[in-house]
Amino acid sequence: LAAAQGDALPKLPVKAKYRVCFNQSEMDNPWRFALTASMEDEAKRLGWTLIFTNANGSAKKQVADVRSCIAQRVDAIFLTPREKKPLATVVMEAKRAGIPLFVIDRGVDETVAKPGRDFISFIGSDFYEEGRRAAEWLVKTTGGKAKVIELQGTEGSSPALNRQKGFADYIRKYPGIQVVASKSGNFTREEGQKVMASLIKSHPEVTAVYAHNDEMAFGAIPSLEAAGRKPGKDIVLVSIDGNKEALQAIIDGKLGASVECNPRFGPKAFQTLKDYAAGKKIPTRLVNDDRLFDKTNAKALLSSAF
Ligand code: GZL
Repeated sequence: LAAAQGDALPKLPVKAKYRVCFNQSEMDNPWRFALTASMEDEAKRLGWTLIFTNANGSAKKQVADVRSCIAQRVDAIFLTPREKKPLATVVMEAKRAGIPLFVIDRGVDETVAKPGRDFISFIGSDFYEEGRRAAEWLVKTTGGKAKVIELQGTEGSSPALNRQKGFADYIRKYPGIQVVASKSGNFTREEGQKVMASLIKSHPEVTAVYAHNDEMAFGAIPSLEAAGRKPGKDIVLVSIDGNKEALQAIIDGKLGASVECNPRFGPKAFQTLKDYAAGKKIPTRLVNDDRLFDKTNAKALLSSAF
């Protein structure tokens, strides 16, 4: 590991067409489908070969998937690490194998694998800022008074860790906002529904829901309604991603706001590879600009949502 940390980043020759790997974490929600479609569409447009692997929600399998890409001696690897820690070692293995690797979407444990030293760059959203913006919106909307149930994303994933921290740090200044329960719904609708069904029983006093993604918010809504609550009327919901269904739910009044987390990485990811091959200096972090969708802009932006 120490040896690998000392070496320079793997080089990448300028070529008309590349053979790259995209190691996806799972294919279990519209956000994942949109990311994969964006990578596949851009590869097709460029005439590159894209080897796609799906870890089906297992960090262990994702490690094996990256290793298989290293063994296939691809030109470069695009990895969205399902969880921060388990994927750090294999990022170092790619470097030792002389294969440039780009971390996209989710982050990796940077105390082990550093951008600019061990992998080329992190390309993705600022999850801490997303959490902070969700909190800022909730404070404004509730006048700084709410009892919140938080539905966390996948445990150990950088979006879940940073969305929780961004939200918690912001509400520290507002003692009237209290998180009464915080539990992982693993970014899925099904688990969001189950977790909300149990939390709403133990916390009937709740007046707001902060979901780390739209899918869990859509799981929570039927559980809240089954408990006699009226989402958008006697309980306010804020989530993250900004998918089509979320914008429609904002227009319908059931969802209060969703912070955008743009899944369309293809063009930026592949352009960054081309820039790197051309010898351009690549920033260690390329952060997406995310908007906040609420009732002031959801209608206008619905058609462009994923
Ligand atoms: C965020 C991404 C998250 C989405 C979820 O960049 O990793 O994973 O917010 C998805 O919808 O499952």
